[in-house]
Amino acid sequence: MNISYIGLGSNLSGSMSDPQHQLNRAVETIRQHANIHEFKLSSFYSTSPIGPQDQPDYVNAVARLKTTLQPLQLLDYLQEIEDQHQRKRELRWGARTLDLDILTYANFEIVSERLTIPHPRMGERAFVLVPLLELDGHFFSAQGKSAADLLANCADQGIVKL
Ligand code: A4P
Ligand code: MG
Repeated sequence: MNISYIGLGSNLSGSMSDPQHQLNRAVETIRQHANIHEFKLSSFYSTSPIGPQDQPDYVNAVARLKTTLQPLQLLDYLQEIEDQHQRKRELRWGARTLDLDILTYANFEIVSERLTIPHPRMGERAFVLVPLLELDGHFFSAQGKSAADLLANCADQGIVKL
């Protein structure tokens, strides 16, 4: 069984619901997998967009889970859920109904066409670090840096707990 942290984000309403509901529905689906256990979810946060600014604020959260799925199997499952939420992949860093990123998987370091773990930008993003610290106040990155120190080095990114 391996511990994985997942980043969740949404800043568009889909055909059925608003960003907060999209995340809630995604969480319900993730938890249903027979090989995903001990699922823990952070609070939801309203966050200003990083990247293109002409898009709505995001709702972000982080989840911690234990799984026997291998990293690519976990990615397949998360992408299946994104597709169920009519996720369109148009503009990099553009608005989206649902984004599910694997932040870490055990202490694996993977660089492949489909998957980079740890997520290369997680250490500079308050919308990841704030909810991550809520789940594990002593989280350390693969490079041995504490999430608290990384967050202290982030510019103010407009994060508000919902
Ligand atoms: N991929 C590679 N590594 C991973 C991983 N660790 N987890 C590949 C998930 N997928 C991974 O992803 C493109 C491809 O990345 C996938 O096909 C997968 O094989 P995508 O979700 O279609 O594209 P993306 O999310 O637009 O790209 P990217 O570069 O992952 O974006 P980021 O860095 O995640 O940024 N601002 C706020 N406030 N909140 C946000 O959540 N998110 C982004 C997206 C930008 N600004 C934001 C937020
Ligand atoms: Mg993504």
